[in-house]
Amino acid sequence: MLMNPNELNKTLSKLPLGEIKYFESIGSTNDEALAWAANDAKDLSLVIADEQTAGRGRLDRKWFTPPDTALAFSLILRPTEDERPHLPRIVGLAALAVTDALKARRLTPQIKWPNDVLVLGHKVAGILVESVWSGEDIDCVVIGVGINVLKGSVPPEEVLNFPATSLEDELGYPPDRMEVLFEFLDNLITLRPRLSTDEFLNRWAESLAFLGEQVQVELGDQPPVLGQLLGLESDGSLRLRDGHDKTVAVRFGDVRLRPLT
Ligand code: BT5
Repeated sequence: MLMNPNELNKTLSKLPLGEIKYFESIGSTNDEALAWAANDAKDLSLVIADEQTAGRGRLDRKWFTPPDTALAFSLILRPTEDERPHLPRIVGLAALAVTDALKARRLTPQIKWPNDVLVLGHKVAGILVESVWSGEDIDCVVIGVGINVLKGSVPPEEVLNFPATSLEDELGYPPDRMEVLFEFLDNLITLRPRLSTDEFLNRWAESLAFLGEQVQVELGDQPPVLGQLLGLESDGSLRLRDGHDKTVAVRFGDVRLRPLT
């Protein structure tokens, strides 16, 4: 069933959001949100679409959002002065808001650093954080989130670089998209004031997939880093112990994490 914009507004009116823009079909909610953020969007404004025809992952990767089955939205944050030093943690904020919504449904989600949410080793959600700059400073952050809610949202295996699933597949019943969206936003708004704390960082680190295991981090055209996954640095970089027993930090970038088999 298509999303109902009246129901959407009614459900979300309980949250302290900015404005909401709903599209039955759009290229990418992140593109729309970036343009809006560069203009006059208020903090916590939301762009949401029933379908995306040009959804984006990192680099040139595609994110599939067929109609009627998925959640695809972009939330605009105007960071406060206190939040500015911690902007690399925003991807963790979004990932924890997803995992908390899934845990409330008794699933056991994990975060595949930096931006995927897995259930039993299958990707159920992806996050794409992008920024609008004003000179040297970040003016706005756009948090793009795609969640496979119903079975029909899972793309065919041949277009995937990692196994995927949906909430319906994992739960055994079709959850309500509006409820999952509400829970995500509510969780994010609740967690946001703790962004700078060690408690936040620890929660994020404890939610990581492959913790303590040997992993391979692919770094695009540089040689991959192999090591034991230890946790996170304060800026959200991944901390590994390499083959020479040295601790190394891997920053964000074109990073793909895989278990070593
Ligand atoms: C991501 O990129 O996982 C970030 C995805 C962010 C999507 C949201 S939807 C709302 C907003 N608007 C946008 O245009 N984007 C954001 P990455 O880690 O690069 O993963 C991309 C890879 O995931 C692709 O190359 C596929 O292999 C796989 N993939 C694509 N669609 C998928 C889906 N629906 N479920 C699971 N995996 C998928």
